Formats: sequence, C-alpha cells, structure tokens
Amino acid sequence: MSNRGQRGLGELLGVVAVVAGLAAAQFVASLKGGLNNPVVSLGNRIIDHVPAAVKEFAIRTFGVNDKSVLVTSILLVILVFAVVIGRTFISGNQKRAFGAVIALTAIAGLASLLDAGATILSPLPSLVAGATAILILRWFDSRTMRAEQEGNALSRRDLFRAFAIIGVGTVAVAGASKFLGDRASTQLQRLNIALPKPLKFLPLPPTDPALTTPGLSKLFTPNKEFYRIDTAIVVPSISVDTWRLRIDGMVANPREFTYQELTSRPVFELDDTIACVSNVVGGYLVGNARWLGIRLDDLIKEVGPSSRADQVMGYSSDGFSAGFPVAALNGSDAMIAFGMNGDALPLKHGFPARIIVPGLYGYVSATKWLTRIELTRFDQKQGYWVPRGWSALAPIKTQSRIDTPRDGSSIKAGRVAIAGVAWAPTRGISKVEVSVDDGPWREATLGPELAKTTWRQWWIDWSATPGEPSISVRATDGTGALQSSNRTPPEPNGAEGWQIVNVTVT
Ligand SMILES: Nc1nc2c(c(=O)[nH]1)N[C@H]1C(S)=C(S)[C@@H](COP(=O)(O)O)O[C@H]1N2
Ligand SMILES: [Mo]
Repeated sequence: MSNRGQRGLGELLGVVAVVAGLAAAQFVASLKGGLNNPVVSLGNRIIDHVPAAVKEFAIRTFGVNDKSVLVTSILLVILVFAVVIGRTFISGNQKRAFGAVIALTAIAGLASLLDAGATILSPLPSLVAGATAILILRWFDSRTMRAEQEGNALSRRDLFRAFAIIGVGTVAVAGASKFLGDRASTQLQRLNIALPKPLKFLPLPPTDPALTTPGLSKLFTPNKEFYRIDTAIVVPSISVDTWRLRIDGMVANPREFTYQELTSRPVFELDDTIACVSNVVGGYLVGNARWLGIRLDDLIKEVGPSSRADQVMGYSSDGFSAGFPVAALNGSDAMIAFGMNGDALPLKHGFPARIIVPGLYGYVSATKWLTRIELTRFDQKQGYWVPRGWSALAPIKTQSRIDTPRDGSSIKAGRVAIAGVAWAPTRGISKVEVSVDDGPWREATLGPELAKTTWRQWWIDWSATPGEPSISVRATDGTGALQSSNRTPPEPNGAEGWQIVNVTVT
C-alpha cells in the first residue's frame, strides 16, 4: 500500500477505534442512572469554567442550541485526536498512540469525577471508551501481523469488512443505549401522571388577542415554544418513584418528602412570567405560563426555619443551585411547581419539580430538577451563577418588546399593527407607549392583565408611510415607574433600555 494509503488507513482506524469507544461508553452510561458519557463530563467542566462573557456570547450567538454546539465542538476535537492517534499507530509508534488514548481516558475520567453526585463508578464510561479503542487498535495489529506472516498484506476487502463490522456494532450499541436509556421511561411516567386539582381554579384565560393580531406573542407561551436555559447537557431524567425533596440547613426539623407526599398537599395555580437575566432588550428568553404547585412558604414554615437564615437555596440533581431572599416569600405566591400549562412539567423544564418565585430572574430562583432546599445565609452560600459574576439579588426589570413588525423587515405602506408584550413581575404593567422616528409617545392598547406577575400584550395602529422609520417602545410598571432608557448589557443583573426596531416601508 502507498504511504498515502497507509496514512489514510491509519486515520480511518483511529476514528473507528475512538467512535466505537465512545459508543461503548454511552452504552455503559445508559445502564446506570448518574453515569455520564465522557463527552458530557468534559462539556460539564467547560460549562463550569466559562467566564460570564463567553456564556453570554454563546447564548447570544447560538441561543437555545448553545449546548449542541458545545457537544459538537468537543466531538470534533476528539476526532482530530483520533486521526492523529491512528496515524501515529500505523506509522509504528504504537506505544505513543496507546499513551495518547490513555491520556485522553484519564482526562475524561477526571472530568467525570467532578460531575454532580459523582461516585467511584463515574469514570467507568471513560475507562470503557479507552479500553475499547485500545482493543480495536491491538486487534487490528494482530490481524496485520498474521497476514504478514502468511506472506500477504491485509486485502482491502478484509479491511472494509472489518471496519463495516465495527461500524455496524457501534451503531447497534449506540441505538441500544438510547433504547435502554431511562429517558423513554421517564417520559412515559410523566405522561401518566394525573396532576392534582387546585381547590380553586384560576378563571379560564380570556380570548387571546394574539389570535387577531398576527405576530403577537400568545398570552400563554405553549410549553413546546417555551424558552429553555440551563447548564444541563443531558436533560436530567428523574423517576418520581425515587425522587425526594430534602429541606434542611438552618431549620429545626429537616425533612424529606416524596412526590406523592408533596402532590397530595393542597395545590394552587399561578400565572407567572419567568425571564432569563441573559435576555437582551427585545430578546425572547421570557415566557408566560400557568403553573401548578404547592406553596413554598407553608412548606418552609413546617420545618421551622431559623430567624438567622436569610436565603433559600434550591439545588438540582445536576449540581445547579439558585438562592433568593427568605423575604421574597412574604406576600408572594412562590411555589414548588409540578405542572405547567395544564401538563406535568416537561422534562426540559424541570420534571418532576422546580421552584417558581414571581418577580425574580431564573438564575436566582427557578431551580429545575429540584432535589434539595437549604435554608442558609447570603454571607455563607452563593448560588451557581453568583461566583461567576452575576448579582446575588436579581429582581426582574421592566422590559417591553416589539413582536411585530420585526427588526429589519419590509412592510407595505398603510395601516399596520405594531404589537408586542411588556412585563414587570410582580409590579404589573400599567402603560405601554410607542414612538415612531422620535415622534410623540402614543399610548398602546393593553391586553388583559392575568395578574401583576404576568406580561401584558399591547398593540397600536400605525399609518406607515414609505421610508425607513424606527419604532421604539417603553413600558411603565404598576407602581408608575417608567422602564429605564439607559442601555445596559445583561451582566450583572439584567439588561435595561428601550427597544428600537428599524423597518422599511414601501
Ligand atoms: N437545574 C437548573 N435549573 C435552572 C437552571 C439551570 O441551569 N439548572 N437555569 C435557570 C435559569 S438561568 C433560567 S432563566 C430558568 C429557565 O427556565 P426554563 O428553561 O424552564 O425556561 O431556569 C433556571 N433553573
Ligand atoms: Mo437565566
């Protein structure tokens, strides 16, 4: 075989060995809850250490796909290593190639030991990946040697057959892991949950003005369209049979509850708009839902909180945490939510339970996949994002958004509806005003107010004349305070400023 051919063969061999290793690792990871694929563990370590600015950039650039981009990048880097390992191996430097596999295995194994809830078993998928890759390389070596002893080189056909077998095996193993993975069974369990009924249902939502105003956000954001932000590469899949919520810390009687126990308590409904601190002016990291759950203040009262505790910290199964003032419970309908818009919480939104605290950004309050609540002090514990540069206290700022017309769009001259949403939980929205080309501020019509905790839709008629006008919007909250006009980035506690969209009217 030519040198070129030899090198190509090496590269293919490296990729086959490493991909088969990763498939084997995925298989092992799917056998036992809590085990992670090495790629996921590596991604977790990267997410743990990215500076706030990079996270901002990732969310801004890739939006809700930021995690797929991360996983793809890690895979690409691993494939580059695989190619180099294969070349090294085929050129006779077998010790060095094995050394590289072992080094990668060690790095991934260490990364997995830092995963939330890691045990001595956590590096197992990484070890299996490394061992599989080495076995395949050695197997290839022994085949070539045997062929040489018999006086002929491995034929192309033999090679293709061997790689085909490994390839099919890899796909089969990966498929089996997906099937075995507990995701499917958790989904099934979730679909079969009959949520308890509230003592008093909230009124049926009014007719949604979005139905008659094209482009306007719906009053309730459908679960499927609801924004998703979290640090989880793999959505945690938690069975309600084994799930427990522990409440401890500075309390007289720490307790643990089952799903059954908590959902048998009186539940209530809450219409609440949640927002991400990373939402830029005019952004879409905000949504409105009818949540169903139990009162958080009652639950905490029962365990006897110390009067010295000033922070409620929620922890998730995957190591995330978010803390907010004990005082935020006063007079608010903070809840442990099990339901969202009439369904059990979707897996992506925290199944089986999450915290919802009206008026606070998600990163300080809305812990999904909740497993523990700790009563603590701000001067002792910080939630996940706080040491990473975000404020410890983060009430949602008043924001308003133009849904239609979209920035950069072209519209026909004539009567056009300008419409959008504005929110300021828990203060409510009392006024939304629109100005075209720095003209006078005109008051928009406001949609129904479900509660002070929810956004309000707004719309206004406009006679568009040809040109390139810019449209701005500003809201006034329920206390009479005007939304801040001062443009600030999301860091460290939420963006401020009035949105401006530029359109072309023809
Ligand atoms: N377990 C966990 N919960 C979490 C997060 C997270 O990373 N992990 N992110 C928080 C942030 S920053 C936001 S904005 C909200 C988003 O909730 P959603 O994805 O249901 O819209 O969840 C919060 N809860
Ligand atoms: Mo967020």
